[in-house]
Amino acid sequence: MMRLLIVWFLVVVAKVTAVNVTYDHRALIIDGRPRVLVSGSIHYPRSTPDMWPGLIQKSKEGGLDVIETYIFWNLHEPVRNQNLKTPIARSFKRNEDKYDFEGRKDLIKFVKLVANAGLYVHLRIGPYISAEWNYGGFPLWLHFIPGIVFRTDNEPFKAEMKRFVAKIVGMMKEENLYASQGGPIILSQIENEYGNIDSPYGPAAKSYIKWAANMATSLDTGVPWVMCQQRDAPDPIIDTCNAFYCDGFKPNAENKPTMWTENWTGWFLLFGEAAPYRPVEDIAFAVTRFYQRGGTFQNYYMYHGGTNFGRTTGGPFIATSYDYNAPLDEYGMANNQLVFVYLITYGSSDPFHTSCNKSVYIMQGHRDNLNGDANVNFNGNSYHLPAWSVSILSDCKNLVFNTAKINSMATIRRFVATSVGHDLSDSMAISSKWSYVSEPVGISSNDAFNRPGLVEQINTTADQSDYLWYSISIDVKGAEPFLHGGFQTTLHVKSLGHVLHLFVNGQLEGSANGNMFTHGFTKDFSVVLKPGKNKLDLLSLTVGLQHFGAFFDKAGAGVTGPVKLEGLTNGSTVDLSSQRWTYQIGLKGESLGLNTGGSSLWVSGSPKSQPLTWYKTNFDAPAGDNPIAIDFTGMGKGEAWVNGQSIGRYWPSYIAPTGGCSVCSYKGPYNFTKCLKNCGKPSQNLYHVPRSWLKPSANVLVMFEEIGGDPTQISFKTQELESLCSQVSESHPLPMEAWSQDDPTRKSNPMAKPRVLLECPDPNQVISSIKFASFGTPQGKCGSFSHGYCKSSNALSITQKACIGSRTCNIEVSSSTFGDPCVGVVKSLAVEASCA
Ligand SMILES: *[C@@H]1O[C@H](CO)[C@@H](O)[C@H](O)[C@H]1NC(C)=O
Ligand SMILES: *[C@@H]1O[C@H](CO)[C@@H](O)[C@H](O)[C@H]1NC(C)=O
Ligand SMILES: *[C@@H]1O[C@H](CO)[C@@H](O)[C@H](O)[C@H]1NC(C)=O
Ligand SMILES: *[C@@H]1O[C@H](CO)[C@@H](O)[C@H](O)[C@H]1NC(C)=O
Ligand SMILES: *[C@@H]1O[C@H](CO)[C@@H](O)[C@H](O)[C@H]1NC(C)=O
Ligand SMILES: CC(=O)N[C@H]1CO[C@H](CO)[C@@H](O)[C@@H]1O
Repeated sequence: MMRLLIVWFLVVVAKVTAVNVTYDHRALIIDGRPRVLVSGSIHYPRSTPDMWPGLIQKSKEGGLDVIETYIFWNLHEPVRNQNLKTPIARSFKRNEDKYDFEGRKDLIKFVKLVANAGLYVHLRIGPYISAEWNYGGFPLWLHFIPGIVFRTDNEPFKAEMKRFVAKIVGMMKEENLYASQGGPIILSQIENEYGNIDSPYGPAAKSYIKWAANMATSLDTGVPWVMCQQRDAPDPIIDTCNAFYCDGFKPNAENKPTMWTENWTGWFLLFGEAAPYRPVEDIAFAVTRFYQRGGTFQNYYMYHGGTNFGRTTGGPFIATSYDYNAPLDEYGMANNQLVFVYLITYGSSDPFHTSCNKSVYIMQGHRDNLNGDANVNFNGNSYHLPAWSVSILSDCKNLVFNTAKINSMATIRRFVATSVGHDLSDSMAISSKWSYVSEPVGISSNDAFNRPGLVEQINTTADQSDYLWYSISIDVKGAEPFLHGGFQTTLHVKSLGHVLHLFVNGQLEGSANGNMFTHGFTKDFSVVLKPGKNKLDLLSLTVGLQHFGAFFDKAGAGVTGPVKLEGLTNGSTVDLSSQRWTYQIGLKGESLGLNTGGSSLWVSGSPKSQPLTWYKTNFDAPAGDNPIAIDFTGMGKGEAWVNGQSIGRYWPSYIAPTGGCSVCSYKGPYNFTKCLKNCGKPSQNLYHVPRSWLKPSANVLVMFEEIGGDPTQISFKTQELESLCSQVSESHPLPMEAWSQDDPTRKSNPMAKPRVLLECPDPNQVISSIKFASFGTPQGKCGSFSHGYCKSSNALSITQKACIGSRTCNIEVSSSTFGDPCVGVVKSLAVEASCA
């Protein structure tokens, strides 16, 4: 009886919690209610499972309703049971279909954690995902299926795409994860931004999209499907917008809601480039206008960007950090963009009516005249309205917020050097005890093979390694005068990319690389040859396979030629392109598994500036809980592993151009070259080491260095909170707490007096000092506040008294607290504090 009751109870619970998700022209409708939803992207493999609960919780606190993720096909199905053969060298010896959903790939766990936090999920299956991810998410074996053409009306491709999409949908159904089953998934996406690149595919593009839509809907998930950037998305698929601004966007049918599935809180970092960021005021402006004009779903891409561990970056040349200037930084810590989501949630409480008999009224500043700040009279009051901004009034009277004057709590976090290990008291170096193995130059493997002519790299390596050796010997007649200076012989090399290191007779002669937009390069290396036999070894490498564009899979890589010796004294040019070359896929160290630290080949010492060297050391985990990074300053280029797990490619020697970092105004249309930082500096010198990969001691760090570096210079850094700031104007009645339609406990009283709220993020810390406090007309931003022409004399002492020694403090921003230093002027309180 008891057992029966329990079973009955479970069945009823499952039925009761099933949720009906549909849509109309205004919004997604969840159980009969149209919903305004704020979404944010978190990609599960770009962090570690122990970080997921914190990321999800912080997203919820930031006001998100939905978490969006792509599905990463090439992580989940790295191998396939087919006797596939690359045209050049390898055949894939695979025994069984093998899916991988372990660890960082544990999609089900991720979706369940989001559900536990009470948030919804948007599952962007693709399976083409772009995402700055290797090969756009496609497994490399797909490339070797006879007759396949990606992303078009091609039977072999459609069969594989359908199989994988059905696999994912089936897994979700089995776990009851669709809303229709009582789970968190309210939306799924099929394909991805295909409309941006479909014209080269001709009429087949249209039939492919029809097929994809039918295939998806036939899987019967019970929740709507979307296609982004797809004007011809067939019914019932909703077409959605991805861009920096979507306020002009309308879907392709009257009965579909206006949804913004991606626009960009920042932009991704490239090796060799400065770091892009997007001013918060501009994001707030874009998002508010979108809701104002009828948008009801928008997704911050990214809410947490994270890290491209291993060799997962696309591009080529996407950096290992995928911070994306997102509200949660690469390490999962909140930065200063977080708070404005609250405000947006408030502002969008009733997006369907902005007339004055409703609670919200929206005013917009000049878009065209960027110097045209305005004073607007409305409903008997006057409002200052800066250009490129939007103001929201509650009750047609009270200014709730203006996107250009975001009242927010901001933090400054900084990486500080930390010493590890007891034997290093006077040094910040990771270790004084290194060992190394020299990687042989050129061919060292029994699997090496000969071919006439130059081979394409991806067809050859099948991306099993970044590295491919091209080796050849040439005979030089002894009498050549070019041996003795004065005469410059050059090796002319044309490569499809991405990076090349040239070795002549075992010595590194030079390197060359392309960039994300022109992957390939042509380079004339000066070479010095000797009489008799000379060995030329070209180490060609990929830095992430291309992830976007029509026919991106056909771009190719490697030294496809021509390769010529020029400037010989007898006046001739020797074209080596069609001669017989010897090839080796990957490094000897890779085949020996040196990345795990194993093998008996390690020799004590740490030779500096020696190319092609494996380095190893042991270290203790830095103390505390703060996020950890390795500062690779001093190294050249390579890949690093901690306890056998790849933390990614490192390349601190690649310096961003010096220009382009001038002051950037939030006013005017944003694009990814407008606002840059770190010009003239390494694009990336800090690399995330997840805490969960470390033991307290005896951790193993291995690096493979390609061009030469000094491992004794690298150091651990931990991320510390340097400052906590808040600035609130007395004219802003909205306190910091979130307001949400669904959770009345989060609702604040809009008429409450404005207050500055400070809280140390670490519950074990208290506010230890007030670095700055000013009530009046303070200027600047967190880290660089200064007093304005008007200031009260007691702001610092009042703030110190209210805050020091407590984790949280909360001060009313008004003349009744501080006195009135300038009657008739709207004043604000700015505070910068530190925690300890
Ligand atoms: C789901 O909602 C739609 C529209 O709100 C309604 O027409 C439909 O009958 C509902 N379906 C179920 C199974 O409740
Ligand atoms: C006020 O609200 C009602 C019902 O919500 C609506 O019909 C009317 O058009 C609104 N008035 C104005 C001026 O927008
Ligand atoms: C010129 O010299 C190179 C290098 O010694 C040799 O390979 C080539 O055959 C010579 N060409 C002629 C035309 O003699
Ligand atoms: C790879 O090999 C196939 C088959 O020979 C060929 O069609 C394709 O063009 C090659 N890819 C590249 C990028 O060269
Ligand atoms: C990006 O913005 C900058 C600054 O407004 C402008 O000079 C540049 O032309 C823009 N680039 C593109 C591609 O629109
Ligand atoms: C990749 C992409 O779709 N970028 C778009 C982002 O939005 C801007 C402005 O609308 C477009 O110009 C870009 O093409």
